[in-house]
Amino acid sequence: PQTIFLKDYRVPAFLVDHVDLRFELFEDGARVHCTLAMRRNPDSDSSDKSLELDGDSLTTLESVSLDGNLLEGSAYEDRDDKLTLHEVPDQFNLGIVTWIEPQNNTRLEGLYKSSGMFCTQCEAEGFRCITYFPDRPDVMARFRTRVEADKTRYPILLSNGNDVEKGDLADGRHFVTWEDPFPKPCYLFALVAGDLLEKRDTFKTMSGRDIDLRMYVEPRNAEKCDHAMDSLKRAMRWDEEVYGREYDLDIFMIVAVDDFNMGAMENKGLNIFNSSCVLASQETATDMAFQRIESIVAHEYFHNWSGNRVTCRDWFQLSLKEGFTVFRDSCFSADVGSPTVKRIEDATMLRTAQFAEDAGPMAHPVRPESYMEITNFYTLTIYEKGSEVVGMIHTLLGPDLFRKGSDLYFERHDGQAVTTDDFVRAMEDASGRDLSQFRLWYEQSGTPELTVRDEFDDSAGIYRLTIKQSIPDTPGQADKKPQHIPFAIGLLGAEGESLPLKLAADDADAPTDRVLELTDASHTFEFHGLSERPVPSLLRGFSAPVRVFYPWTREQLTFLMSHDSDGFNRWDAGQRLAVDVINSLVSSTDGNVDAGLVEAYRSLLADSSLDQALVAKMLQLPSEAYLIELADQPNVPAIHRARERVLAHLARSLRDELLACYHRNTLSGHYEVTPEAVARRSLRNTALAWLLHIDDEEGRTLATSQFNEADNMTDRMGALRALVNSGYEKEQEQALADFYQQWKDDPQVVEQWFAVQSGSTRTGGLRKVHELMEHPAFDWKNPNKIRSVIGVFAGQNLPAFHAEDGVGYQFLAEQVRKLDDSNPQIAARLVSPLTRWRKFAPVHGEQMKSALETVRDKSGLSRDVYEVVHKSLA
Ligand code: BAL
Ligand code: ZN
Repeated sequence: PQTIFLKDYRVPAFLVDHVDLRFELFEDGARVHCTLAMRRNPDSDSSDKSLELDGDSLTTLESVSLDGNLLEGSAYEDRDDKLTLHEVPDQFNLGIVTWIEPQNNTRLEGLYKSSGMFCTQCEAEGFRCITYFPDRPDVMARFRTRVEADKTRYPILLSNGNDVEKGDLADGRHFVTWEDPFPKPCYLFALVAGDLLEKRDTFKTMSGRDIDLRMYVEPRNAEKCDHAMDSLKRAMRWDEEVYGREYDLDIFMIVAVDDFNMGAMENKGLNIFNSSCVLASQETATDMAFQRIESIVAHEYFHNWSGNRVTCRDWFQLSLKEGFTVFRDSCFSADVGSPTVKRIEDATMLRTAQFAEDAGPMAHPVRPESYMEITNFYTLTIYEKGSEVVGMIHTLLGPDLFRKGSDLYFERHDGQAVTTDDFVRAMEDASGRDLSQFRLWYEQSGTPELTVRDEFDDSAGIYRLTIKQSIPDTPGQADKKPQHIPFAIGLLGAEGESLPLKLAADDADAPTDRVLELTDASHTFEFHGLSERPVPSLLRGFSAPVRVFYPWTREQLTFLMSHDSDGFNRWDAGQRLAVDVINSLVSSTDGNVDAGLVEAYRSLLADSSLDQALVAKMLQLPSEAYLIELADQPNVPAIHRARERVLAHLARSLRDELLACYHRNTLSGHYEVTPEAVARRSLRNTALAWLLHIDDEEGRTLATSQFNEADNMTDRMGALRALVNSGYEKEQEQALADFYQQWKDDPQVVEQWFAVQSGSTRTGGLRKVHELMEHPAFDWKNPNKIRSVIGVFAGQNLPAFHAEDGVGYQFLAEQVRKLDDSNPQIAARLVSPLTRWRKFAPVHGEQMKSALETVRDKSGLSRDVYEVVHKSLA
């Protein structure tokens, strides 16, 4: 496959002003009539008379016409992925008719069928699977779309914009025509046809316009729409209040689809969602799912401005819309929930998974320089690190100047396809700040490492903090330059009080929080007026996506855990302490679990005056994935055993406190997803999980009755998970059977049932995974099922995946080979755990490498998997 480089970007030679589409949908295929009003781009210096359009997997090209005249075959060349017209005028109408087979489209890119309905996914390059087109985001056009289909099977016909015409046709067919007044790139095109139930609501915008909100779902999901609809209205209001952005069309539609590669898609006016990211009821979705749905609904809605009105010039700029939009949805979730908890969740994801990506063979900058297959670049780096980069601009500018910057960005670039550099320039122009060094965050890959050392000058009362930064080499990048890093800190006195941070002796109004700006390889800061050596609180609020190394003692960490005024750092101190304790047991099987850790957890459990949402997070031990990420040449089974020992010791030592916590947090009254209620359910379920971890009899009774009596999925799943991870086989089998029996007709719940088994380190070995794949509910065509069984096994059941004999690796390789034929996008994602083979101890690493080679040697490997595997083995 060919590599595409940012440096080769050229403006398009031709532009499309208008696209007229007519879809004739049938059971054995679809005919697509496409008419493009095209003209030569005045900004292009190309004088080439020929025109090249992209295509992919189009079954038949039926005809090509120019200005209404059918062209002879000699006037164009039709290859697999390109249609070339040898000579075109400067302005013309191009007519193309193609025949495609959505019913056989298992890649789920372009137009395909899911549970009997037609739907589309065009980002990044799916539109070319529908018709020949200049499929690149900087070609923006107005679309008019007529959809024709059988009226009984497909009573609902949708596309982008407003419906302008509808009517009946011969043979029981009908049509609806949609017109989208806003120019858009073709990746935002969408079409849906199906027998769907419509849920309606309205929203009054800040200027007083009434927007029609519509959700379309399969009739069996009628009761699962309220949460998404409420989330949408909250997001619409929030974007008006925080960014001054108002919705622009008259209708906003959301459709739920079961077979979907991504989580959701922000098509203009017609968002399409993976069912698991939009449908929820208290009986079927956990608190976590409720929160995830709220943030994804908001994310897709926010794209209407950050993505649709202002889009990307080319796919190297993907983070322009994704990083900014993730930042926007994170702030939204923080505002409607608990800001500290949201920050903890974001940082956990980043430190566990994005840092791993940044240290692996697929490491790439937030603005990559090259790719083979763009769908491989919908990554944590583009999304989550991209969001952190925008967040750092927010920190450096402050909220008011940041808002001025975003206003300028939207005003300056409305209707345009632009670059990350345009975004940064708007921020600079609005604030007067120079962000030239800051731009390195977009250009350099790898996670910066900060080494912090301190000394206290007793006689002068000066505390010196020296911070050195370096960035590890990554594929294609060595000898990196220092980056501009906002480093938020505080200092604590002996009683836990926040000390003023005086950068000069006469600094009278020194604050107790400061953002230090690091720009050089090394900086020393002096803090004056201190009577004793303080305890530093570093990188408060995780102010930059970096690793911090400082020689914390366990005493300092315990102290920060109970005194730091920064909630994030309190949590972080607890994590660092737990990591230290677990790691000390990885190599020594007879060491004791530090009594300090037990006491720290005891006080957390006992103190109900603390923010319970934070306590719920603090009680979660660092995950195995995070411990592995922190280790060099990790021995996964040993890490697993050490973590299990600590958990068992904590559970035994704190049994009474856990039972008290369980009972104290039993809620009465109706189910609500408020931060307080979520925290209480989380605490209660953590207590239950810990008790079952040591096979506590009272815990067993509580778990079975909670499982049977729960009125919501969080508690039912909490009890099921605890049982599945316990030694109580009889209860566990009974609960799993009952659960399936009750929910077998609900795919979103069955996915959870698969995942809880596949992810269990007690029961979910490879044999169990094979068994689940034989289950009638498992479906190779459904990405969610693949993720919930195979993805969860390889990504979460780490001791089983990294089993000594390497069978876990070979298993994954086989599944990737198989899936590559039907859905390369998902196959390329699934292979990812194998790509880090160099990190693992020699034997495991070699086994992983050999599994990757098995994938590499498959004939007819897709471009998607080829890129990941070859880069990993390079
Ligand atoms: N644009 C792809 C899905 C999303 O990030 O919203
Ligand atoms: Zn997005």
